[in-house]
Amino acid sequence: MVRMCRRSALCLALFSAFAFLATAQQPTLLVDIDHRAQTSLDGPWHYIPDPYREGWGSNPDHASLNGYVKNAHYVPGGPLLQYDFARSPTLDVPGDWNSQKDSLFYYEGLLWYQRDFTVHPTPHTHLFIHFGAVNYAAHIFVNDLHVCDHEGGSTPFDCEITGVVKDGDNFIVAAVDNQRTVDRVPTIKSDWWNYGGITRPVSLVEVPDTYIDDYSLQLKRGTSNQLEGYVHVTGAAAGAHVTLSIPDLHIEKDAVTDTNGRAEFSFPAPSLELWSPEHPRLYSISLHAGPDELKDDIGFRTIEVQGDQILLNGKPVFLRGISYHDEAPFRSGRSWSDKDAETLLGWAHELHCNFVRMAHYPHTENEYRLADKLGLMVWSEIPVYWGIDWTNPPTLDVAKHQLWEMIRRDHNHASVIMWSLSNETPESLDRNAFIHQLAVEARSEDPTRLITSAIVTHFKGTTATLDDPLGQDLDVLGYNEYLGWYQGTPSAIPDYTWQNPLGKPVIVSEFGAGAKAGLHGPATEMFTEEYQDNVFRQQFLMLGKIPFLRGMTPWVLMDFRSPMRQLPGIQDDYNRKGLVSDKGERKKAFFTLQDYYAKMQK
Ligand code: GCB
Repeated sequence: MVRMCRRSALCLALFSAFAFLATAQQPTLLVDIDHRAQTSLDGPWHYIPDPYREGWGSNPDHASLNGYVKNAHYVPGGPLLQYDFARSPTLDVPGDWNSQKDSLFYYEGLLWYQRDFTVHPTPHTHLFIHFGAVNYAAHIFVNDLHVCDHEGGSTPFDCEITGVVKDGDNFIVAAVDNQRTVDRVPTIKSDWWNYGGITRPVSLVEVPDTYIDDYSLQLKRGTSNQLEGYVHVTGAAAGAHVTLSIPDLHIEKDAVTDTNGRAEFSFPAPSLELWSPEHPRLYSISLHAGPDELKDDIGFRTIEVQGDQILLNGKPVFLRGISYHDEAPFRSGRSWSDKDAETLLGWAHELHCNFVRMAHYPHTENEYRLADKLGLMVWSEIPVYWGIDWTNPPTLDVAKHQLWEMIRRDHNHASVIMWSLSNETPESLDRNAFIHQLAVEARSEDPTRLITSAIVTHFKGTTATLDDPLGQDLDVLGYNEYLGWYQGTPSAIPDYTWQNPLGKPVIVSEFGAGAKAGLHGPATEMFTEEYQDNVFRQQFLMLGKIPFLRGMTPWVLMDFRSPMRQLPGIQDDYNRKGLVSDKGERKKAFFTLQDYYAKMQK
């Protein structure tokens, strides 16, 4: 599939049809980007909102852009052009546009970004612009040339600009489009804010002419002291040498690339200390391939299922989790900084979690890095959410591509123990077929991790039978339920019982209730902290009786913005099911969950 194509006339000409094409070749996506030397392109970028899509000009296939791209530096007195980037206001990158400008709060559509940059390219190198994430579609131009496109709002991409840039001053234009459409992933309706823009950092990355674009190093399945993996070197001839060293283990290994540039490793590591929440041991590793070197800090652990148990490093584990959105504490908007990650995961740590569900799309990579360090296991998800366009091949393509990008970016994080393929998808044969293909893709990309999904729990009377056919494709069954909030009263929750015909491990991947921080009243009054707290207490009575329960990720760590939540004075555009408010106030249920998890640890 081609979801990001690089500069070429053919690529541009095929732009409007590219969703229907399939190729075996994935675009370059550099792993471990934060360990590479980068020149930041963060900071103020000029912007022009374009609700009528004027900048595309008259040609619908974008091939002759006569709008905001050509002559991005409009000079007054020159030909009539009714825009001027240099005199246009700026938005901070990284950052969504909605939370930066009141006028863009509800804006969805096309918006043009522009900035200048200076570069002095070195001979025999490749130069990329790395985008951490752009929501949702991005069309990138450098010095008036179309260099790449990307679809999918929460995964990274690298645009190659070797040969396009001049020594000295250059400029970049990014057309960013967050229009919700039926065929996109996510689709037109989701319970979170459709934050638009260049939401994660942007940088220039220069690599040698042969370079490591991907590597993997993990414990061999079924062992605790045998490491295996590969290094992929773009541009390397067969037989090129690759070395891998892990100084703390006194390991130095050599391998040679095959005709595809791939060098495989497999060797014993007898004194390896395994990564776990109690002992999140990371090892510094370094890889050398010709002129290229890459360093990383990674951990090693096994994760598997046995019957209805989840085994971490061969021992049963209970996942004391919390779900959360990638939304910035205190200031709202998309989270992207280290400080945001520290606050969010700091709260999870304070709750005595050993697990987090990063809902409902891949979060910033710094959260995965921090989870590695803190010893938090991670559920990582793609935004196949509610009613996707199941029978539309381009929709499947883009879902698969987001899955591929998520796995590619994060497959060396020991913290990630499961990939989630979907959330609360309505049961149908088309849905089953679509997610089955995602499961096949995930297993072939990463055979070492577990596959899960969050499924809607349907109760018949007071019994939940966990028999959604989707479960057949999964290793771990996630089930969401809102007893005491959308269904039934809190006091009835303990009467519900669960059956698990597939016999797989089960996580209750959502439960919760809304509460406005500081609103107090009787436990029967919705939106009070007491009501929410009572739902949690009653849930624990029920959950404690499910013999095959292997974890939970209550909904949700922090209040988050959602246009679906309009109750004045209470919601005001926020889903209030957070245990912490968007201003960082801890609600009663925060302490109840903290206490519950603390007791579980003993
Ligand atoms: C759900 C969804 C989640 C919503 C939540 C709610 O089932 O998975 O995205 O935000 O319910 O608050 O209703």
